[in-house]
Amino acid sequence: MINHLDGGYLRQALESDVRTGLTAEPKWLPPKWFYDAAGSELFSRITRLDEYYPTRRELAILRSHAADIVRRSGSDTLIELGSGTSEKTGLLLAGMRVYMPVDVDAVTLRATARRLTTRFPGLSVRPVCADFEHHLSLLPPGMVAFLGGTIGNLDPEAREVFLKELRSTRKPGDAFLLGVDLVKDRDRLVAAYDDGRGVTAAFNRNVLHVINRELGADFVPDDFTHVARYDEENEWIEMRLRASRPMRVHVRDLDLSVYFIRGEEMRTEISAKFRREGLATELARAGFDLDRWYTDPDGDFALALSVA
Ligand code: AVJ
Repeated sequence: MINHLDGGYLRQALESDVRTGLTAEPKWLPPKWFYDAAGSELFSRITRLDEYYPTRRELAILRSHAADIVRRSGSDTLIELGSGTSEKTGLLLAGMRVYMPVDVDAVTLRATARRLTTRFPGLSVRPVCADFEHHLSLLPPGMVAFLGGTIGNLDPEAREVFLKELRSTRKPGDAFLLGVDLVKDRDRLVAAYDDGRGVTAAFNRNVLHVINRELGADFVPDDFTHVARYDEENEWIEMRLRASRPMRVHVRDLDLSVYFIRGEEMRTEISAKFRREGLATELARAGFDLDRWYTDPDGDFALALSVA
């Protein structure tokens, strides 16, 4: 496995993100740090909740259109950014010769590589441990897939940078498959991020457990309430953690003390929702032509196939 995250890279990034976010006004934390083993497990539970439709919808789209997507891509190499457990990817792998899953989590990558090698004996699986926001330049030619709607975690400026950087690594004609959640009824959006069982709330608080463990902080996660809001103007979901009492939090490894007033809200994630026109414009600005737009019958989610 190729690993670009050696030498304390992740640790450095966590330290810098936490310092930046906790000293900002208002405070915020990047969603990247939800995904330790416990957070990945919680996210996997989220994908099975009734309220959380994106994963099921994307899977349905892939079931109907994977063959068409692979044929149109004209490629025998699939590079998947933020591959996670690669659950949905199997549908795109029939007929592929090379699969390169790219993820920050080395443990999941290794397990995935082993599983897929057994399932697709003719496939060469080449896992790369990297941060898709920072290590794009090393990607080989082939179709790039970025599924699940994860691009929605980037704000519009970060998205523009990401898309342009990705485009700069592509040759004309290379395919790019992007999964995006679509704008819809507010109540369904909010429910998807505030489920009745509190799984998303636990997922949200998990970032505090991660910071406690990795940086020796003393957050009391249970003293933060989960908040999910839909911002109509920006068309994105915001997850926040609201301090239910005034508190002082000390982050030992950063030698940093931060104070929360009662009711203070800290943003932990944005999850942008898209429309076809808007996404086509963003893609075009980065140098990608939107070629095919696949949605589920209810129009909840889309896979955008574009060409460099
Ligand atoms: C994994 C980023 C696609 O934004 O819907 C799920 C993460 N956050 N519930 C999303 C998430 C809260 C998810 N992505």
